[in-house]
Amino acid sequence: MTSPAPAPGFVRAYVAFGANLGDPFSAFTAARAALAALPHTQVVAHSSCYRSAPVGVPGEQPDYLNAVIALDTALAPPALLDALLAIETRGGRTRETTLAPRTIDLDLLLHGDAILNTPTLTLPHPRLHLRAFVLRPLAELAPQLVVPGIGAVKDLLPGVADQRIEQVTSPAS
Ligand code: PH2
Ligand code: MG
Ligand code: MG
Repeated sequence: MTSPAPAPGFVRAYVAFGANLGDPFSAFTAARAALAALPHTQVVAHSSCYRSAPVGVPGEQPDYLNAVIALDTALAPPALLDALLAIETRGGRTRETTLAPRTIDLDLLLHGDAILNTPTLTLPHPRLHLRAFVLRPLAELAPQLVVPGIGAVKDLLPGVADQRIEQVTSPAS
């Protein structure tokens, strides 16, 4: 990614967007605006959008729209996680059953080089290196980025090459 390094006191965080219910494109636009409005946070880049086959869900589901958003933030991981959950709730996210189709999902992938294992948050996201719908958009923004303990994003792509995913918007649209 070409964005300059974060200012002192800020870290670069990456958030995965996913949706397969309602109007996912509008949800993505609204999510970017909501992230940009967070205190001590700037949106520095976002990937293009991808249509992807559902991974690891029970039964049939519509394809997902996926993308990744890069933030520079002074919020600590728990505060950023709370903010993501609040944006999901405002976006009509319900949680009756796990892995159900959703209007919006915002997952914190990385928060600088933080490594964290708490009951509510694991960083890096524990499955990010296994999912084309995360790696493809992330590689657009930061191919050289090293996922702590795992490796460079661009080197992880071949391992998910069998997952169906298609770019559906042009970069930065
Ligand atoms: N999210 C999931 C489960 N499976 N599959 C795709 N393609 N995209 C997602 O965003 C996604 C998924 C759980 O959050
Ligand atoms: Mg998710
Ligand atoms: Mg989630």
